[in-house]
Amino acid sequence: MNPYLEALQSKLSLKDFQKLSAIDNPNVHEFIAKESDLCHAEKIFVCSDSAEDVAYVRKQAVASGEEQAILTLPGHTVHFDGENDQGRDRQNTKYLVPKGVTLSKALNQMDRQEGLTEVRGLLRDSMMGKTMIVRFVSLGPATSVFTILGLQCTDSWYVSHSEDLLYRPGYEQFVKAGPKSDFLRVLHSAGKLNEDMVSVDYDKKRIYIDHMDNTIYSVNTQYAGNSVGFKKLAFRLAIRKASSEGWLAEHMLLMGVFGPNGRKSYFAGAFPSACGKTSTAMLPGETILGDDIAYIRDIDSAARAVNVESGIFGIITDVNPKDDALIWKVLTNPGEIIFSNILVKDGKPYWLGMGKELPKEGCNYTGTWYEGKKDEESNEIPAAHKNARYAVALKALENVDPELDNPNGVELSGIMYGGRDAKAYVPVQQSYSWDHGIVAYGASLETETTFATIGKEGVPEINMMSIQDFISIPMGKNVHNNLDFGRKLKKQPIIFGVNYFLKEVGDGKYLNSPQDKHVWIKWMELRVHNEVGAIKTPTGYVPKFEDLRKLFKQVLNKNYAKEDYNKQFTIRVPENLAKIERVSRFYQENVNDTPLEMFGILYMQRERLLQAKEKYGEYISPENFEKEA
Ligand code: SPV
Ligand code: MN
Repeated sequence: MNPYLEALQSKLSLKDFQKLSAIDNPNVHEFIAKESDLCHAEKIFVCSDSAEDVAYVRKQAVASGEEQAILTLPGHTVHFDGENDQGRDRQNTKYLVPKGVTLSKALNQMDRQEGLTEVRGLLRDSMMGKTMIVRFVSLGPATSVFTILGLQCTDSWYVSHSEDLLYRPGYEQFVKAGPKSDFLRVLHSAGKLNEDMVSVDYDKKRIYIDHMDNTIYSVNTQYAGNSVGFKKLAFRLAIRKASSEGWLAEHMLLMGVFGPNGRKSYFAGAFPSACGKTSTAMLPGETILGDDIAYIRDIDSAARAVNVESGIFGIITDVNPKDDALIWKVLTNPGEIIFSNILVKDGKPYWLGMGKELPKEGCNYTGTWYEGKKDEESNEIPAAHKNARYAVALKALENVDPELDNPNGVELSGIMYGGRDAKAYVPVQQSYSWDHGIVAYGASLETETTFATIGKEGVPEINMMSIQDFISIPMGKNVHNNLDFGRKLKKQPIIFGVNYFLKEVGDGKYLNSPQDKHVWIKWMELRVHNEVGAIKTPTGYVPKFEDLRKLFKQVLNKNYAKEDYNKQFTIRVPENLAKIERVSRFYQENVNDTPLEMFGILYMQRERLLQAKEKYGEYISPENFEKEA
């Protein structure tokens, strides 16, 4: 017996001891032994993913009080995070870098030794009197070229329960993998809890990423984006691994889109948080593979992708029967769902934008809530938090794609990038080439900040390929990796830029309704098969009115007006020039390894815009470009 297993014996039941002994990897035992010792866990529970163990986790989530079984529909529970723990915490999420190493200036980093001392100090004795739960997961389908194994130790039954809904089981794979297998490690403690089982030491919240040891530390937080290690924390380690191995780890949805005669084409789509990623992935009539994280590899010279996860931790705000029919059905029927930070009244869940009136009182993340309740700064507390969410397994959705667990993934026909851009980019456009798409739509992706992270809303900022919050390698290297990846492919996916948030010039009104995205997707599907034409503009190829008119009728049964088309697809020269200026300046000032091609491609885009301006003025209807062709 190795010394770590021996040290663990006293904290484990015989059954759990046997579960750990079956894993022939001393590194697994070492991590659990050292961290349970640091955290001073009273007991250790090892989850083997058996039906019995999984049911036990679910039961404990409620018995511990971290989740409440106060909702009427069977399988529904609710979890509340603290008032100061309602989103990912950018400020307190840091990379630990050894002396002499720096990531791009824009990334939050600190000295590794200092960080380790601090965070391990905060974790010391954090599990006194508590049980440490040990979880094994498989990121990506089991035993495939994509698979990354993960091990998390946590003292939160809620976190552990969430992992059952969101990830593929990994215990059996650890057993089979043998002593040399590599895996990533997460240590999490919710820290001190109050009587409502909510983390109280939010000023000591820390989320540190130690890529030298493939380890993530998270303490004094419960919000799943900070605590479910396999979500955005493991993602940061995966980006590094991908970079060194020549594949891509992306913040992307994966979906199947139907074309004529039942043809199905697969798309990936990168959107920052709260920019329509999940609702795109769930469009009715299409299929979903994933809504958040994808691994993409070059297999036989095609880009093939898998969903890293097997469930959805989705924003519930604005989910209503009209815009999100599929998930609405799931959320209003029996089945295993964890709601978080919603309003509960008489056993029913409520959230903002659900399309009906909310009760005037109930129970939410601030405890008993009533209309007009104020927080410490005298701001009115909403009925439910804007970042309220649901966790559910993908298999609960009726349109889950049959290829979800294909070990070879699905072949991508298209990739889209979309941010929250009120001013510049048209609703949908196709890039001239892989390089142009990566630079002009991916690396130049800008978005206005939202409620999904703590801090001010509505500030426009760069969100490179929608992974700004997660990027763990120098930013220029990431642009380079993306360019390189596509250049080597014989079958390149086509890159599109989308923008669901374009507003009327000088007026605050959105130019599109949320359903319109379905038309854009159908247009992209036709474009990847070369079945519709397009108009060449200075920023990319845009749809022709006639094609959209047909699609609006087919997909939404709407009459699409030429006037709307002209507004939506007008090329706005000043806004686009300003965007190029901001993007170039950001990379010049913050990123010292930007590939030179990037500036070249942006320069050319600027030139095209200036030339068009000379000919047609500042706001150019697509018709002008159509006539040129
Ligand atoms: C996001 O914010 O991008 C999410 C949810 O998908 S979180 O788990 O918070 O990252
Ligand atoms: Mn996300």
